[in-house]
Amino acid sequence: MGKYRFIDEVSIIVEGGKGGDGAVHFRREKYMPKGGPDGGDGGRGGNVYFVGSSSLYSLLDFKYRRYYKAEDGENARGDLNGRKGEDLYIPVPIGTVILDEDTGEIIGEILEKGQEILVARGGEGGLGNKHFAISTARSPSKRTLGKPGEKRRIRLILKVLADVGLVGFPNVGKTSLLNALTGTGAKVGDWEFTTLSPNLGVIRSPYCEITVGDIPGIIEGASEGRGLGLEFLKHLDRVRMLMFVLDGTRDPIRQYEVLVREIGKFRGEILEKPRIVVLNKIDLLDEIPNLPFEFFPVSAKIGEGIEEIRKTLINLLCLQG
Ligand SMILES: Nc1nc2c(ncn2[C@@H]2O[C@H](COP(=O)(O)OP(=O)(O)O)[C@@H](O)[C@H]2O)c(=O)[nH]1
Ligand SMILES: [Mg+2]
Repeated sequence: MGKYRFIDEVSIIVEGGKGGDGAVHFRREKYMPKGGPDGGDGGRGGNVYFVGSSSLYSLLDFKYRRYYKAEDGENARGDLNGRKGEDLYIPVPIGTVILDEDTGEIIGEILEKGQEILVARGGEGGLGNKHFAISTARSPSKRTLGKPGEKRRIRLILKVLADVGLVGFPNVGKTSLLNALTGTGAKVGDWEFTTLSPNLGVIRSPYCEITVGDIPGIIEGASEGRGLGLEFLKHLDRVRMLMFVLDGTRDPIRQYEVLVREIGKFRGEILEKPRIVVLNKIDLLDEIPNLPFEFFPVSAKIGEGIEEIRKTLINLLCLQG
């Protein structure tokens, strides 16, 4: 499906820090060359957590780094306890499901910013010899070593919002097109900014099902946060391909350019996803214009050109894998 592969699943290894070792040490007192045992305890190893981040939208970073370990606890030194190892917080995008790769168990799902899920515990610190001062052994030199941290293979899955995301300015006919393609029955002409959640529909074919998301309209300046622009734009990170919807009656070349610019400014990576361009409202045009990019001329209103898009999507997403 083109050069871009959506990174929505990765496998990594996480490991808690090792506990520090306990120490052997004897109390030093002025008139007693060798006092009782007072060796300190090792610090416990750091834990590993995943934490929800609202500025990440893909699992791409994990493609380059596969191993994450929290800090080890410090060994005790003499009668001083070792310091605890720092916990490690690994940021992941909202919508990330965390599984244990070996058991298949779902450990949890990150649903909001700041949410933390513990995935690997640090090891316990070892005990110093002060814990082993029993009466039968007046000068015990027994202590224990720190335990290793928990090590787990983790699979992260970023739940995809939709296979195809409809992108365009308000009123170009995105919702109408969604209805024409999928028969969803979403409300046409709905005020764009009242809801942040896209309408979803499904194209069913004998080969597979394709989900289509009607993403609320982008406006110029969206990448700078105008008109809730960023909230809308980030949905695009969770679709496999884009469908630009242009209004044929309103300077489509400029619409196309602004869409590319706003998306590119938001996150250039999204533009590497495969996309098709739809010129809508051709029922209002005298003739189909010549545009400097490939496009599908359609009318969502009278249903013209819809079948061609459906076939193309099935071909791209179901048959070519
Ligand atoms: N003539 C015509 N009007 C359309 C077509 N598609 C949508 N519209 C109208 O354009 C307006 C906006 O449509 P809507 O689907 O809500 O656009 P959205 O804001 O991009 O979701 C509505 O009044 C629709 O009836 C089309 O192909 N031809
Ligand atoms: Mg709409």
